[in-house]
Amino acid sequence: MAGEPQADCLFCKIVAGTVPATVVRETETTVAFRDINPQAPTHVLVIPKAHYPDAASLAAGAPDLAADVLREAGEIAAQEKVDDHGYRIVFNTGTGAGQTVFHTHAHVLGGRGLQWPPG
Ligand code: D5M
Repeated sequence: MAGEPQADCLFCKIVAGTVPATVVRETETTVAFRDINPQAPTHVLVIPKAHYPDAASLAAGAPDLAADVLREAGEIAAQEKVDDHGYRIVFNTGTGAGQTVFHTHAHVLGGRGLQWPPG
């Protein structure tokens, strides 16, 4: 069923606490933790605790939860003090766009100049 934990999902395991992560913020519905392979001085992933494979399925199936993830991305930017200079919220969607973990996650990137287009 949509939103239910998936046994083979890495980020569901982080939510459950069976895989370790450096958690920087948690709410009733979301978890934020540092990316294991940071691409910027600040690189935090914000995920919904419920399992939706990508941002589009999250927005379609649980729009309030999608809003929670976006709100938390902004809170992380403020907590990390990258909001003054500017930061980026990225949802890679699909393998062709570089998505490797199929549990929705917002990358919050900041702390350096960010190029456009991202490549
Ligand atoms: O992003 C998936 C991201 O997840 C990628 O930047 C690495 C990160 N990752 C993978 N495993 C972990 C663990 N265990 N902790 C923290 N971060 C992790 P994508 O957009 O799917 O390519």
